Amino acid sequence: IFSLAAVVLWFFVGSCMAQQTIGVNAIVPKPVSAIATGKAPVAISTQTVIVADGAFQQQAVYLQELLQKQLGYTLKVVNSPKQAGNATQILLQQDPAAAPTAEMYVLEAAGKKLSIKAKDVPGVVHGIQTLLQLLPLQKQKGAAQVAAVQIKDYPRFGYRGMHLDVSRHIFPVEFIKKYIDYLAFHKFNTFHWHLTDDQGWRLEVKSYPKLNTVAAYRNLTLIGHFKDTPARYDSTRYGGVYTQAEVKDIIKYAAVRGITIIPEIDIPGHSRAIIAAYPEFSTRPDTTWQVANTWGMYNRQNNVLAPNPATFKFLETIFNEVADLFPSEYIHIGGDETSKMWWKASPSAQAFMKANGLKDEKELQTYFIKFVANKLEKKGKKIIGWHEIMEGKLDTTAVVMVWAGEKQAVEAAKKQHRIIMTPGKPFYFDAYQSKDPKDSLAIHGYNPLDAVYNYNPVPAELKTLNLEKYIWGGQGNVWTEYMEYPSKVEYMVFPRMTALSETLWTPLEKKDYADFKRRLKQYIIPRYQYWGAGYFKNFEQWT
Ligand code: TNX
Repeated sequence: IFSLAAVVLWFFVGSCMAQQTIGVNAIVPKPVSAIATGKAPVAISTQTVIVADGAFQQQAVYLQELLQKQLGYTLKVVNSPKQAGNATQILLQQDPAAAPTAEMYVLEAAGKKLSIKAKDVPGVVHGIQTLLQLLPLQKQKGAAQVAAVQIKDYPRFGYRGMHLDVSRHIFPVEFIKKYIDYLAFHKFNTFHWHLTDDQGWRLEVKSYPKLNTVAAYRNLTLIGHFKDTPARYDSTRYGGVYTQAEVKDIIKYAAVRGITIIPEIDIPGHSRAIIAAYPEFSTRPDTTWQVANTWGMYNRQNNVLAPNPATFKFLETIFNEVADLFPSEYIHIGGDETSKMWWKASPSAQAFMKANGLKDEKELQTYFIKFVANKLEKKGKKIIGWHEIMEGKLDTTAVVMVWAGEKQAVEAAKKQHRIIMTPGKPFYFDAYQSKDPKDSLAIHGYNPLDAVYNYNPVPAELKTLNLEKYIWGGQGNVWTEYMEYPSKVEYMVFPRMTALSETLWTPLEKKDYADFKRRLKQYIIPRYQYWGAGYFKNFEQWT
């Protein structure tokens, strides 16, 4: 009788414990290898101690904050296992032998120990995100159980980015930090910060102060049309810059979370805001230009820098200042959609081309790109540019960000450039997620969740040509013409950004859209709600 009771009790307790733990089938993006070992779960309680190697001290504090929010209690952080005594431990260990590649992590949980081993900060941060997903999302009265697991995980692509355009609309520093938190949760490693465009310059600079006071503001005479947010056509002055102190703070914030920030200063086109502040950098310095307040390519109005000594001095000075501010190895120099007509119509631009042996406007564009690339190289930086930068001959260290499609990717690979895939279809998250005519205003047609999930960033032709190694990774772009507020950004990026995270992280053969949607609904949507983030709710109806 007793042994029967014991068996019954064992089953009962066992099944309760099984219900309490979440397990490896919850994780997004799906890991390379994740096994439930069936050993005793780890009980995380107020008594649990976070132990961190010197290298991961800041991540220990980051984890402490995350657990404080999620579980409701503050764990002690120490820097050696000895100080933990016989308490249950969460160990953050620098261990290149266990996790030899850049972003790999190994997470093992059983009994009184949960360890995350990594070689470097991004790896340990990824392990932390996985841990969050193994824990309940509610504040706990008692201990929270983590199932006994063994996870070994690393990304499919080395570059996994999200972009945000803060020119068309500017967002508060708190939202930029929130956005970085969203990126970290999804195991992205790069935030591409689109800081300048025709409609506003957003980076405080010391060397050319009119960028802060003139280029940063526009009159809201025509802002576009919002169906769900109040339209503002009232000539208010709109804009601002992120101060250098704010930028430094944001860079630090991102670094703790394993995120590199790559700033973009978009030249020689998309430069209308610069020209409004300094007309002498344009082909028509005699004109009073204004910061753009409509959208589009701007052929009608001058947004192209002129090749003159003042402009080149400006470019050198500004990019030096940017290089000093941002620690990233890469600086994005834009290069997209440069309208050639202004150079064609300008006698001085034509004279410059002739004097420098440039046979057409494409070569002039390349001259600009190379000029900046050379200055940045002196600062130890390399460039990324939109795919138009490869119209002329460039150094192969330049990384090409492809916004069109496979054709441009093949061209870039043949020219031996590393490539970041960000094709409008399906990686532009400013496009519609539904065909509902009442959906919030967007552009570029229909770009639903399953298209993002099922897109393979390695074009078939590159495989055939055996050039797939040139694909460095991919990125979601968030152009904000029609995103006036943070809530609209969240609505446009969720859940597509979650799908993208799996597209860029998970081995191709492990991807499964139906299973992704199961995890999304069961575990990630509650996470959006926990964050208080807006998201597109009708994705099932439209995929
Ligand atoms: C094109 S693609 C742009 C942006 C716009 C976007 C709208 C590219 C590099 N430039 O200036 O905001 O389309 O989707």
